[in-house]
Amino acid sequence: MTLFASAAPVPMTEEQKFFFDLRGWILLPSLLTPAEIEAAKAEVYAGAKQSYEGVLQNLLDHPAITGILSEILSEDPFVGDEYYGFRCEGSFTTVRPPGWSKMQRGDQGMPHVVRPPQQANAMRYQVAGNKIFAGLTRVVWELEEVKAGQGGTTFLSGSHKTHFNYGGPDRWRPNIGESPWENQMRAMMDEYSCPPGSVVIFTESLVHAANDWTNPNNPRCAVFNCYNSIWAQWHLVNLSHEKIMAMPPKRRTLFRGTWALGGNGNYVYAEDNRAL
Ligand SMILES: O=C(O)CCC(=O)C(=O)O
Ligand SMILES: [Fe+2]
Repeated sequence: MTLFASAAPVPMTEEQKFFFDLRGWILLPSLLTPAEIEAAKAEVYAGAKQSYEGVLQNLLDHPAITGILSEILSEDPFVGDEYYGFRCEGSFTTVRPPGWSKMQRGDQGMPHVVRPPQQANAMRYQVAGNKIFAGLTRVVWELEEVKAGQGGTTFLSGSHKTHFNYGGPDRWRPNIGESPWENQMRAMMDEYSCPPGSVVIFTESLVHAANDWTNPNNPRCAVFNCYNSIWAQWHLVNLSHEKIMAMPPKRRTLFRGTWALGGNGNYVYAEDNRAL
């Protein structure tokens, strides 16, 4: 059985660019076949904590997302057939049975961002020269059905471009806690419904939150993968050379070092060219 397409990257469409820029997130429904969903779910339910191994590693560079990630995290001269123009710098899985409470999370479901708005930094969302650069970008694979209002990730659409801070006491705080408008912001957060095998892509500059899983019919079973520019890094990756070498060569380049100039350029993964 062949699991997961390894076709050429699917280019980001004008429609996807428009809505990603407008809202800060897009939903790509039903990317995986039923067999692919079952295989991926089986590994997560068996305890896989990340998507670096097994069939789950095919999610890292599924062709339905690599075209989009090249568009929003790279530039044409840095995108090639043998290497990716962006990096993967984090992965975790989550299983949330019916009744799972967001209070189990360290942030207790507080709507948050990578950095607060309107402050220049390497992780921020920007558009210049008719081109999106999405800083830190999250790709969420939903392996079970998600019903709006029953526990998917929620988003304050447009907040990735806001020019003013959230009104709280600390302009550096990367969440909306203690804002006088906290309840209003929570009330207007957007939800999605999707079948299993769908993907949500969002910029971490967008206010977003984890929620109680109240869907009685199935758990949430999701894989959260995080991507960045080959010139910038937010997370420690903590992935061993051995695990990376078990991947196909092009996939390994997702884990190469974070730099651009020198030698013959930064195109090839090696043990001494590994993001730490
Ligand atoms: O668990 C969730 O629904 C939200 C996860 C989250 O905050 C993130 O991916 O950055
Ligand atoms: Fe988050």
